[in-house]
Formats: sequence, C-alpha cells, structure tokens
Amino acid sequence: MTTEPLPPFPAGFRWGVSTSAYQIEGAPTAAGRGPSIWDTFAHAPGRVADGSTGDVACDHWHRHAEDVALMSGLGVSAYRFSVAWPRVQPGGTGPANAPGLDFYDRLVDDLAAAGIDPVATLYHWDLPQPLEDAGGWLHRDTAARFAEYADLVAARLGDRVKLWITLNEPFVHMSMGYGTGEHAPGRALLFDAFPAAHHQLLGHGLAVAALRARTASPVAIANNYSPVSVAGDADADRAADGRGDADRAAAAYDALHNRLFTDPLLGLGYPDLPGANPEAVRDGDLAVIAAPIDVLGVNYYNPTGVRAPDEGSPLPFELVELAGYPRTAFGWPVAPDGLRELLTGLRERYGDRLPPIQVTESGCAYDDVPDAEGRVHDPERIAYLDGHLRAVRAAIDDGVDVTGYFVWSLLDNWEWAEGFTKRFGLVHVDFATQARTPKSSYAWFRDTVTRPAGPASPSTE
Ligand code: IFM
Repeated sequence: MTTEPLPPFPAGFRWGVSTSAYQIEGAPTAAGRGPSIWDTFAHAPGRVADGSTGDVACDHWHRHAEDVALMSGLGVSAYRFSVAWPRVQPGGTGPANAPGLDFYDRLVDDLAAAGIDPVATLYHWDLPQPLEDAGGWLHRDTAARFAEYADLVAARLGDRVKLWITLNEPFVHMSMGYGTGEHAPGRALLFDAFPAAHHQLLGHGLAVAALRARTASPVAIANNYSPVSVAGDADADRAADGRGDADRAAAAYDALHNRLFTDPLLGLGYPDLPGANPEAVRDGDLAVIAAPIDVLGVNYYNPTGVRAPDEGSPLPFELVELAGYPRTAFGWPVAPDGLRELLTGLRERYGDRLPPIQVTESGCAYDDVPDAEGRVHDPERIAYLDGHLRAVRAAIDDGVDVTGYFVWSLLDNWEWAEGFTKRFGLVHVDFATQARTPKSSYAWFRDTVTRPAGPASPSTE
C-alpha cells in the first residue's frame, strides 16, 4: 500500500456500505414472509459449502437498530440494502403484505434519523418460490410481476428512498442461477439461460416506469463488470491456428459479462452472443429496456482471464486464472487497476449514453479472526479499499463521472453457495453469538469518509 495520502474526493461524493436481504436478515417466516428460491436452494443437500442456510444469517431482522448505529459510527452518507420480495408479496403476486413492508419502513426512518440516505435495491436474487415454480425468470410473466412488486414498494417507501436500484447483478443471477446452477434456482442451461437475461431486463424497464410514476428519486440498476484479458500467450494461440481464437474468446466473454445487459440498457440492443437464441425478444421490448436511468451501478471485484476453448467445448471461451496477482480468500485476483480500466472503458464504450456511475459494490473476503483481545485486524482489506479508491479517484481525473462508492459489505454475512466461509465485512460477526466487532478496516474507512472533501464535481454539486 502506498504511503501517499489518498487524494480527496469531490464534495457531495456518496460514501456507503452495501448489504442484501437474504444475506443478513434471517427470520425467514417472520411477519408473513413467503419462501424464496434461496430458502429452497440452501435447504437442499450439497448446495452450500458449509451446509448452512440464511435462516438466521446476521439476524439483522432483530438487530437492525444496532446495525444502523454501526453505520452511523462509520460516518457513511448512504446505506444500500435490498428489499426481500417474499416479504412484500409472500406468494409473488397480489396485494402488499403490510407487516413485511413495515420492517423497511422503520429501517428507512431510522436511517433518515441518522442522516444516512436509504438506497434500496428491489431485487437481490431472492425470487418468491411460487414464481420460480411458474418458470422463474425464464418465464416472461415474471417481468410483469416484478413491476407490480416495484410499484408496491415505491407506494410505501417512495417518499424517502434516495436512490432506487431495480436489479442487482442480473448477469450473475442469470449465469450462476440459470446457466451453471451454482446458485438458486440451480438450473444448468448454459446459453439456453438467455431468456433469464431478457426477462430480467424487461422487468427492469417495466419497474423503471412503475418507479417513475411513484417517486422523483433517481433510478439505477447495479451490474457486475469484469475487464477481460487473454491469459497466457495470445500470440502463440494465434500462431497455432492463424485465426486469433484467443481474442475471439475474450470478445465473446466480454459480450456475455460486460455488454449483454448494458448495451440494451443504454439503447444499443443486444450484442452478438454466440450460442444464445434471441427468440424471447418481442417487438417493443428493447424500447422498454432502454428507459433512461439516472445512475449506473457498477459492482467490481476482479478482472477475468480467458483463452480459446478446447475443441468440442459448449462455450466459446475458457476461463483461466490470471497470473501475478495477490488473491483474496475467495481466490479472486486483487487488481485495483482493473477498476480504473473498467470505469474509463465504460466511458469509452458508451460515451454520452453513460449516466453518472456509482460503484455500488467493492470489497474482498479474508479469513478475519479476532485476536486474544478480541480485536480484528484486517490490513489486507485496508490495502484493498485504499487501492480501489485510488483507482476510482484516477478514473474521476480521467473524466469519468463517478459519484459514489459503497463497500461490500457492512457485515460479515452469508455468502450464497459459500455459506459463512467468506467474510466480506468491515464489521466481524460471530455467527454463534451474533456479536458485532468493528475491524480495523472500519476505523480506516470511517477516517477516509470523514476527511475534508475536495471541490464538487458537476454531478455531486
Ligand atoms: O455477496 C455478493 C453479493 O451478494 C453480490 N455481489 C458480489 C458479492 C460477493 O460475492
């Protein structure tokens, strides 16, 4: 980590932390909540690394006041949480379940009282199970159901939420939930998962319209991005067959991961995606999907290495480890420059179509253990955040309009198929006692966000 002080960020820059409902709330049947695909998936044997479920998670349902106090102590100006669809519509359709919405109503009020902007994500992967039983995101009707749900939430919280995010990481949900089956709902359809991309995007566009009818607050979507590079010796690959297969593989993976969602959102239609059947797309859908958004949420963790696939592979690329990087406990390469490359690359690719960006997730998992005095030192996370903030600052200097940064995550939490084995929090959670212990990165981030700001940028004024 460099000893140069971190340069100041523009006045009005939004500093936040992110979480999601299923990963922290617990209380799966409280106040009439219905089952979600993640309840079903986690309870099925062999799906989650440590056999755990989100039944208790961080018990945030009962401890939200303590968690808001932790955010207050951190000095952040925003909190990105997600609303659990099965709490609002336990069966996935029909009128709002008022007791489920009461929880978020109280949370939003508590945040406002603490001077923290509520940033609400409507969908962070916890589809009501009855909608999955009817076909889930492979089924066009789910898009319309999502817009109805968005309307119910906005009717209740629309006067106080400061930024709405329709979907979280639809790429990850499509690819791991419907493509490879490593996530709920556990379908392994490879490129036949394309309708799950299209219907999420359609649901997003319909939800934007529903939100606009209820609230004047800005609307966004949060995508996961990963700069792609050819791993190993691209020239050798080219020489082998003279056709540049490695570059084609990188372009195919880039289209899938980085462009499949963003091109149509920004009015460019779908990129050419080898293997995907676009039958699900009907006349008029692309216009709905391209409804203007006010902010693009960018979630970044690591770059991706790609090489040409072996003959007979069902995929047009093969993913490989990028050599030469330190790694997190997840094995992900730590590459802050990838964030700068990504942000400037979005600007180059989309030009004036690109709205202001907020980095809606950035963070890392390490095996953080309390010491004999009960303190948790996590210098790797401090170095990670410092590096990634420098990358954001450099992108701003490059002319990219970045107006916020949210750490994933406030708390160690339930990390999907990894269960409790991966700790991403600024705050350590002892999952046996639910004791919360701020790590040294919490103090570092507090000092960072409470430093004097620099001059405002046009979008943060
Ligand atoms: O925990 C997840 C989050 O739910 C979505 N983005 C990536 C995080 C780390 O894997």
